[in-house]
This record gives sequence, C-alpha cells and structure tokens, in this order.
Amino acid sequence: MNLNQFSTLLLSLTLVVSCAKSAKKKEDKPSQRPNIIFIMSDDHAYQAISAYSDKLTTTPHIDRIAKEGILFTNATVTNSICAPSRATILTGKHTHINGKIDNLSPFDTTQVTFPQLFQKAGYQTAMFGKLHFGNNPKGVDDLMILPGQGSYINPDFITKNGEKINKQGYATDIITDMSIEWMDKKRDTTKPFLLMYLHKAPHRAWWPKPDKFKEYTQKTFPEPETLFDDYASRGTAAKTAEMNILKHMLLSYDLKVFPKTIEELGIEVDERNAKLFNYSEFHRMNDEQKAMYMPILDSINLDFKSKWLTMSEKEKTKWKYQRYMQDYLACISSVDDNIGRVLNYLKANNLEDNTIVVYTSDQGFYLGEHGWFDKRFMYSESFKTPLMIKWPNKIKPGITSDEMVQNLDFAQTFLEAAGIAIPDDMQGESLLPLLTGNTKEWNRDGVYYHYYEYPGEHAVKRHYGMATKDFKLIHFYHDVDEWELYDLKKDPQEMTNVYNNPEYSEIVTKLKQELKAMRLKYKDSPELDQKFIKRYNEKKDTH
Ligand code: SGN
Ligand code: CA
Repeated sequence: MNLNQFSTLLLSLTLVVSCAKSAKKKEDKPSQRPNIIFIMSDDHAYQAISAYSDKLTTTPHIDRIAKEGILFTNATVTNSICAPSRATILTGKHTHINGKIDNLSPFDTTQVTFPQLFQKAGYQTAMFGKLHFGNNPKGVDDLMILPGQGSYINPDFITKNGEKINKQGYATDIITDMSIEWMDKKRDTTKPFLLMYLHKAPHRAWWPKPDKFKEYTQKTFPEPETLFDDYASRGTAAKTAEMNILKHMLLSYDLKVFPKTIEELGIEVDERNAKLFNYSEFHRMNDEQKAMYMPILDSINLDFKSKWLTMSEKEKTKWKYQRYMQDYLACISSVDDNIGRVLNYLKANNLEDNTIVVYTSDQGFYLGEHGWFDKRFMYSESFKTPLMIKWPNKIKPGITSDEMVQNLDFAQTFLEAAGIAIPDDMQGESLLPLLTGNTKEWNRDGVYYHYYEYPGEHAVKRHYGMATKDFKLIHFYHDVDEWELYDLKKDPQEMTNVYNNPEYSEIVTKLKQELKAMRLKYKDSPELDQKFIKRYNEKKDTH
C-alpha cells in the first residue's frame, strides 16, 4: 500500500468511524422538544407547601420546583373536586363542556385529551397513580392506575389491559418507584416523553407511613384564624355544608380512635364511622405492618380516653384539628420526599435541562379554615390550587406570578411548549407568556367557576361564580337563590359577604354583567344548569 492509498484508507476509516459516531450521537441526543413531568397530588392545600407559607410545614423538595422556576399565587380550578378537575386538565375544557361535572358519572372517553395529542405527535407517554375516571385513559403508552380512590397501604393497580394487580407497600412510594423505573428502563431515548405522575396522597382518610406517623403525632400545629367561623354573614350553603371538623370529621375513620375506645367511654359509636372504619386501610395491613402502627395508635387512643369527656366543644375542635393536621401533613411529607427522588433522578441522568416539571393538586383543601375539611366551595382554600413550574433556561428561577390562571390552561400550555397544534375548541389560554416573561401578551382579568355535585357527600350546594384579583361573586342557584360577594383586598379570609351592602351595589351590577358574559364565552347557561340537575335526579331514580 502506497502512502496515497494509505491516506485514502485512513480517510474512509475516519469517515466510517465519525459517521457511526454521529449516528450514535443522534440516537443519544435528547430531543429538542421538552419532556414534561406533570406531578399532581390529591387534595394538597397550598397552605401546606412551604413555598407558599411555612406556617404549617416544610416541603423542601416541592419548593425546589418553585425556587428553580415560577410559583403561581392565584392558580385556581374550574370545579373543585377530583375527577372534574382531572377532566378539565386533560381536555382543556370546563366540566359542563367535557361532561365530567361530578365524581359520579364515568369520563366520556370520546373526548380529546392532551396526552393523546402528545402521543400522536411522537411523544412517549405514561401515567402512574390516581386518575379516578372509572375507565382507563387513552393516549398513554404505559400506565398503572389506582382503582377509584385507591389505597395508601398495599394498593391495587389497574394495568393497561384492565387487569387488577396488588403491590405491597405504601402508595406514595410505589407510584414514585413506577415512575422512576419507567424513566429508567422503559424510556425510548429517541423520543421526548410526557409522564403523568399522580399521587393519591394526601386524600382522606389519611394514612401516613409509620415513621412519619410517629414523627408527626409528636407535633402541634398553629390553628387557622377562622377555625371557629360561625358563617354569620354567609348564606345557607356554608351553614348547611357537612364538612365541619367538630361535627363531621369521624373519630375512628378520620382520626384513628378505635370504636372500642369510644365505647369504653360510654359514648355510642356513630354508625357511619364504625362502618367506614371497618373498611379502612387499617384492615389492609398485614400483621407486620399493623405492629408498626399499633404503638402510635395506642398512644392516640390513650390520649383521647384521658381527655375527651372533660373537654368543651371548643377543646374538642382543637383536639380534632391537631389529629387531622398530624396525619394530613405526615402524608405530605412522604409526597415531598418522593418528589425529591424524582428531581434527583432527573439531575443524575442529565434530564434536568430539557424537562418541564409541574407541581399541582387536583384542587385545594380546607385545613381548618372556616372550621372545615374537604373542598368543593369557591372560597379561596378550595378554589385555589398550588401551581409551580420549572423549565431551565426558559423560566427564570424564583419568579412569582399573581395572575388568574386555571387548571383549564394546562393542556394548552403543554401543547404550546411542545410545539403541538392546539385544538380550536380548548377553552383555556397557554401560560407560556407568563412562563417566559412576555407578560404583556397575557390579558385575563377574571376566571369562571362552577360546582355541581349536590345532593352529595359534604352537602355543598351547586354554585357558579367569577373571581378577579379584587372580588369574588358567587351564585348559589339550586335549592336556594342566593348571592355572595367578597372584597378580597379588604377581606382576604372571606369572612364578610358584602353582596347586600349598598356601598358595593355598583360593583355587584358590573360583576354580574361580567359573569353573564363569561357564561356566554364558556358556553354555560341556565338551560345547561337545569339539564345537569335533571340528569342527576334521573340517575338517582334509577338506583
Ligand atoms: C370521598 C371522601 C370525601 C371526599 C370525596 C371526593 N369520603 O368520598 O370526603 O370529598 O371522596 O374526593 S371518604 O369517606 O370516602 O373518605 S375527591 O378528591 O375524590 O374528589
Ligand atoms: Ca381531590
């Protein structure tokens, strides 16, 4: 071989090697389209996230998302209850349009959801955890979902082909294991991914992991200022709702006082409480698990037994509130730890830069405000939901937005971020201008809300309304015909209904016009309200 031949050979060899290299490089190179991890918990109040306030607890890992991205302080839902919120998120439509107005009827799977559009556009898609639709989602390549509300302890899961499988352990950990394992083993590195990572926690009835249970039962938490709200200036709905900590929170099912402990004090055990407790998570545990919980349960029962009979109603409320917070916040602490695991995984696997991470809840929750637990009302604690988003190099770290954004906007935001066409009939707005600092392109003043599930658990009457940063107007239109108005700047705790105060008469007129226009814009109407009441009554008759 002469020198010329040798150099030609060398050149072609180099070419072959570099071609192979570039082919490999192409394969390994993450797609430029961003990955999305949508993390949603169930009933996680913003009051229990230290990025919002560390009065109650600290959530260092969830806070990392806010520190590295944007925190929304006025994020709200369109209908504050589980499955309707999820349907709004997936379809980008209000619940009166997507049909999932309450938790009762199954989701209409002919609806177009954003994961379907991601899948069509070449994304790899997966969903793990709670969906609560009564059917499996479309548009996800891999899934494992909890049946209905699911369980904390040794939960069952529904697989893609509809089989039920059981997993031993704690749901929050298991859902995280599934999500990380999917990213680690199942991911097609030639495609961007959309991962829906959906916690059951901190949904009622609250069962923490034993170590957290032990830790949190030692703690005492500050009470909300409105714990003893008497609903004086409000209408009928707040007065008749059944979610008061003193009156409606169940001693055994919710707070882990055994029915036999109650009986030992000579108190008759509430029938529903006893029944629910019999089916509770406690009875899903194996002996080894029970043994870890028992010493903590014993000390709760002892404490109850030594105090309950001598306590005033006020003291009972306070005792129940502490027990409630101990378990609720302990469940959140596990969520926080697990989110830390996911964020660490992204970092360790060079996925951080090109992955959008969202943290939210399906709605807010009352942590004793107005004496309540649960949600459903358009009052702040349940209307608002936590929302933070990080997207390195696109969203400036540590920024805050008080714009009126909603879960209605998520689908369009994700579609735009991924460069996928947004269907014309979606009803939200992409949040991209707010994420990337083009705030001038955002011009929404108010948002619309509509809650339906009545008659139903917790007895919250149907209502719709609108909110701006300054005011909230609510119409309870079923069973009663009552309006409420809150001046959010003067009265952020919403303790005084000023609807009938003459000083606000002009504002009432103006807001009523705006609400009417909003109902028109979102295609809601008195006819639809009546149709849904009728549908509900007919359904009830057939049962
Ligand atoms: C269950 C709870 C309610 C809760 C609904 C809806 N009761 O029925 O307290 O409001 O879920 O929650 S329980 O006795 O079963 O615990 S949602 O998050 O799914 O909408
Ligand atoms: Ca929920």
